[in-house]
Amino acid sequence: EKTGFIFDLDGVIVDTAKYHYLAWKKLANELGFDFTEEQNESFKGVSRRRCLEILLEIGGIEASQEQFDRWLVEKNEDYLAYIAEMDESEILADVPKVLNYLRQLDVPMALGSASKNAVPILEKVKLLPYFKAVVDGTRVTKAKPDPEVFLIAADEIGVAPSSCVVFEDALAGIEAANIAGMTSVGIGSPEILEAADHNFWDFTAISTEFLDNLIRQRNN
Ligand code: G16
Ligand code: MG
Repeated sequence: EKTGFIFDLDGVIVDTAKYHYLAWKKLANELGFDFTEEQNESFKGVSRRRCLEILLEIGGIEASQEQFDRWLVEKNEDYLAYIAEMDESEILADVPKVLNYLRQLDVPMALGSASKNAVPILEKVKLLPYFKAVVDGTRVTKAKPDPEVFLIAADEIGVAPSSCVVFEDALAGIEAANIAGMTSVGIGSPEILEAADHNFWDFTAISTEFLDNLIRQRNN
């Protein structure tokens, strides 16, 4: 059985988590309250709609359906303004090294993201051709920690879930990978991501030996 690799987008391949944060913070400030980076942790890997629900809970704000939808659009427009300026320089350190290494080994790769903006972002940073499948927020009905996004990705690259490795920066994403029976690799704080099978602060700490071992282990 061959091994497949599934990558989250925001916070793993590109540092768009900071743009999501800035856009949510701006909305919170407009509504008269603050929104901290610590609070933003629970927004990682979570759908836009769910993020706004949590934000309004934090601010103690009730909204009509129309107002809620207007704020969703406003946040996304602010976010898209940041995205419009993106280029390859915003790919996180050593991500191309890992993607190129795996591609050269002919390992199938998929993207598994909650974002509805995943394809335009991958196009902007010129990484779209690396992925055999892109499963994003336009295609899933159940949000992480539900494993749906990763299970569809595994299916589309033709690899059994138990032979897939997932790279994730969000606790909800690590949980989704674990529920799917995949090997989970946390990217970021080991305290936040303690449920992960492996943990690295970023891709600069990931060696080709580590990747080789994952491929070998999953092949047994
Ligand atoms: C990302 C982010 C989340 C964001 C979600 C939806 O997920 O981590 O913070 O709320 O996508 O993004 P959008 O508003 O672009 O549809 P992931 O799974 O790529 O980390
Ligand atoms: Mg993420």
